[in-house]
Amino acid sequence: EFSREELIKSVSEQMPAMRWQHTQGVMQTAVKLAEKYGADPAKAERAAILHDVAKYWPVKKMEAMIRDNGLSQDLLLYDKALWHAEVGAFVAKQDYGVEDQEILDAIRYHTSGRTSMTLLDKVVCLADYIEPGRDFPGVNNIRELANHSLEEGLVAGFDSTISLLVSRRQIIFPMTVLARNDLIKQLE
Ligand code: DGI
Ligand code: FE
Ligand code: FE
Ligand code: FE
Repeated sequence: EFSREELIKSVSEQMPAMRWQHTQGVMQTAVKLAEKYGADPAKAERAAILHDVAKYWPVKKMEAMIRDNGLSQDLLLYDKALWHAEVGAFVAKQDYGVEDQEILDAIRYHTSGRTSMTLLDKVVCLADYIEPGRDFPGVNNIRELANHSLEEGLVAGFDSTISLLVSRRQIIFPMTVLARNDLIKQLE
């Protein structure tokens, strides 16, 4: 298994400077959220370092990896923007020796979300929405909600993504809708 420093070196070399800056923001934010909400900060940071490792892979390479390694075939029917999360979790295990299922799941579900998200899933997914470099309509509201509740923050995050997809008449991955519904139920 890679040390923290080895992971940082290898992952940072695989992406443009802007994306590495985003990743560093997710690392810091994930550690803070983990400390606040009682998740393991070291695991949160490891998942954050790796969460976008496959973001710049060629689409064909991601497609082949999902097809040939028994990953979620369903994803191939939806937006390519979802694929790097599934591929990233596979790469984390195969190439970086990550065995911890909680970390692998947090990477895998960081984009789509899922029902019954674990504490670590929530921390990494929300950190990805609100890291300091993010700038999209509503991000400050999500940051504010994140100070009080992981679930409230995530519902607002998924709502913003779903609204964006609807406004563009894009297909929505059903698991994102299920994730959002499940979080609302958790808040009732
Ligand atoms: O990789 P990042 O840019 O840091 O962020 P991300 O992993 O959350 O990627 C999200 C992109 O995926 C975002 O721009 C919206 C797009 N997307 C397309 N279809 C869906 C989707 N995101 C979700 N959650 N659900 C979808 O159905
Ligand atoms: Fe991502
Ligand atoms: Fe990201
Ligand atoms: Fe407040």
